[in-house]
Amino acid sequence: MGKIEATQVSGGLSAAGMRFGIAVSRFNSFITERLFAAALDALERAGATGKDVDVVRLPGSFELPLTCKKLAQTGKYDALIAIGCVIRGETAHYDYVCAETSRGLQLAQMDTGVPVIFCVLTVDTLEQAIDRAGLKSGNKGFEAGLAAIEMGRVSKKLRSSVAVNGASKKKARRS
Ligand code: INI
Repeated sequence: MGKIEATQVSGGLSAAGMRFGIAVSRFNSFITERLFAAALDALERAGATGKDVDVVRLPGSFELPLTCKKLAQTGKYDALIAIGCVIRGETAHYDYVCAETSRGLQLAQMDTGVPVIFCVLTVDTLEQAIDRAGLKSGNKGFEAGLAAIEMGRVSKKLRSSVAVNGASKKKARRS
């Protein structure tokens, strides 16, 4: 084992004082509303209140990236959650929706610096979706809620540690 004590940065799981935006796709709403309810439950249990959470509903997963980018650009939110469910059909439509949704959501968080949690189920069957929305495999919405809190906290810490390092570097250069 090395002797270096590395500086650790990690985010706690208290949502108190944080603001969240949630974008929910109406397509496959039987699933997405269950993911949404579980995400809200996670935020609420961690200390968030109604005034801390805004919800936007939109037609399908393909619309999630633009919605999240616009939400992020308001500067109001510590983290966002994108909720959707894409179920494979007989054509290549599924592949286009999955690829553009995931790529667009990654771009939204990279362009704005606001964490966007990917809570989009990409499954072959309705049964697989049900399993991930509260049955056999837990609820991915709850996991997304926790991830939003953690990433919101980590982002805040990284912002302030960059500011501190920046300030001390300037000071060092002057002296
Ligand atoms: N949108 C989904 O969120 N899930 C799907 O399974 C889906 N399928 O299969 O078509 C889907 N399509 C709609 C798409 O996201 C857009 O809303 C639509 O193409 C309009 O831009």
